[in-house]
Amino acid sequence: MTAANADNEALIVIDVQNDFCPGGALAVAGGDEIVPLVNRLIDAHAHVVLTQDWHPAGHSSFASSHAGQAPFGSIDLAYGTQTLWPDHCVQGTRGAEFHAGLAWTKAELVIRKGFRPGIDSYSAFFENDRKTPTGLAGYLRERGLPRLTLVGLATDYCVAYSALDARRLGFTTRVELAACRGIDLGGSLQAALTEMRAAGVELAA
Ligand code: VGL
Ligand code: ZN
Repeated sequence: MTAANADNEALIVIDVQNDFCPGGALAVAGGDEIVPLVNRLIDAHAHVVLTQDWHPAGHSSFASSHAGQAPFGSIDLAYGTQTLWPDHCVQGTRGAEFHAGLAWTKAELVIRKGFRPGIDSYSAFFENDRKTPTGLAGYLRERGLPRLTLVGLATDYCVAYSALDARRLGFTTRVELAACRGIDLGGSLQAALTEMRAAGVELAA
C-alpha cells in the first residue's frame, strides 16, 4: 500500500505498548487485536506520530504509591481527581515497549508522556492538569499537519483525552474506532464516545 492520505494529515498512534495488551500490567481486552489494522493505517499515512506512556517507578498515578489505595480507585491530587492504576509502562521496562508486532519504524516523532512523577498525562497534548503542553500541538502546526486520525489504547482514556484536546486546539480530528480498544471503567467508554461526538470528533466505525 502506498501513502494514500493527504500530505497534511497525521496518524497519531496512542500507547500501543505491551502493558496495555493481554498479559500486560494494565491489559486492555483485545488490545493486541488492533495491531494489524494500525499497521495498515501506518502504511497508508505519509506522517505518523506515536505516543508512549512513560512513567518513572513510583509514579503518582500508581495505586502502589499511595498507602491504603488499590488499583482503579481514585484520589484527589492538586490538579483534580486521579484514577489510580496498577504499576504500568515504567521507563525502560518491557511493559513500556511498543507491541512487538507494531510497525513503528516509520514514525517521525515519539511523544513520551507521564514522565513527571507528580502528574499523569493521558492526552498526547497536555498533562492531566489540561494546561501543561507536551509540545505535540506545536510540532503538528509547524509541520503543517492540521488533520489528525487517532488510533490506539485506550479508547476511553488516552485516545479520548487526546481527541478532545485536538478538537479544543482546532485540529480536524477523527478516531478510527476499529483500531482502538477501551478499558471501560464505570461506564467510561460510553461517556467518552458521547463526549467525543459532542466535541466534533469524527468517530469512524
Ligand atoms: C492509559 C491509564 C493510564 C492509556 C495510560 O493509555 O489509556 N490509561 N495510563
Ligand atoms: Zn499511564
